[in-house]
Amino acid sequence: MDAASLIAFENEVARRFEAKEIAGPIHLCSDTQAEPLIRIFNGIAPTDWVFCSYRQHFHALLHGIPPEKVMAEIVAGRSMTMSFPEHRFFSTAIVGGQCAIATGAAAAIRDDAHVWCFVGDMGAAGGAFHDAQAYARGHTLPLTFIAEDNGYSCDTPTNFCWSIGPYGYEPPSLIRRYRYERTRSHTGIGKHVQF
Ligand SMILES: Cc1ncc(C[n+]2csc(CCOP(=O)(O)OP(=O)(O)O)c2C)c(N)n1
Ligand SMILES: [Mg+2]
Repeated sequence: MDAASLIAFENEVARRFEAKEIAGPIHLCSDTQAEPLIRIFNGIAPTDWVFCSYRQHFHALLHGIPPEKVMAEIVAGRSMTMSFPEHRFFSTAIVGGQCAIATGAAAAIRDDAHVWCFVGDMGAAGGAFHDAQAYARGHTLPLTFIAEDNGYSCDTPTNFCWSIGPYGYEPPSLIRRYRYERTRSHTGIGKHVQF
């Protein structure tokens, strides 16, 4: 799926949210995530395992899940936790919760599949991430963490939380990170109640 199609999908989710057709919270991907994620998913095989946060509509589409299946989950109110075991795709609403599960999956793999664990920049500053990356590194697991760094934890600058300078926090042993400027509100569509 190309960037324009990803962005159009997310615009349609926003439209349906505003029309009250979506029975739950949504966390939209920013337009600026499309190109970096396309590049990253070019290196991810359909048989690889993908673990995500709640901000994962682009990831699901790029892992080959049909758009109508992704939209159906969103409309049903399961945007934050949509999982498709048949596509080896899982997500969670618990910040950092995907890290230990991805690590367990990587430890259990017996074929040549790889595990990819996407985690927000605040998630990548937390204890769950640190435990998981230390274990994965120590056991040389087939697991790559990707920090999705928009500089914010909800609407608080992540570095402010840790009292450090812009992009000053460097999670240990991160294999990859991409940075992007947000073009969306943390949750919802930037109207009504926000946090
Ligand atoms: C364990 C846990 N603590 C707190 C929250 C509340 N919470 C939801 S999103 C969020 C910020 C996460 O920021 P980041 O990891 O950078 O991801 P982003 O939303 O920026 O993509 C927090 C603290 C949560 N969902 N889970
Ligand atoms: Mg963030």
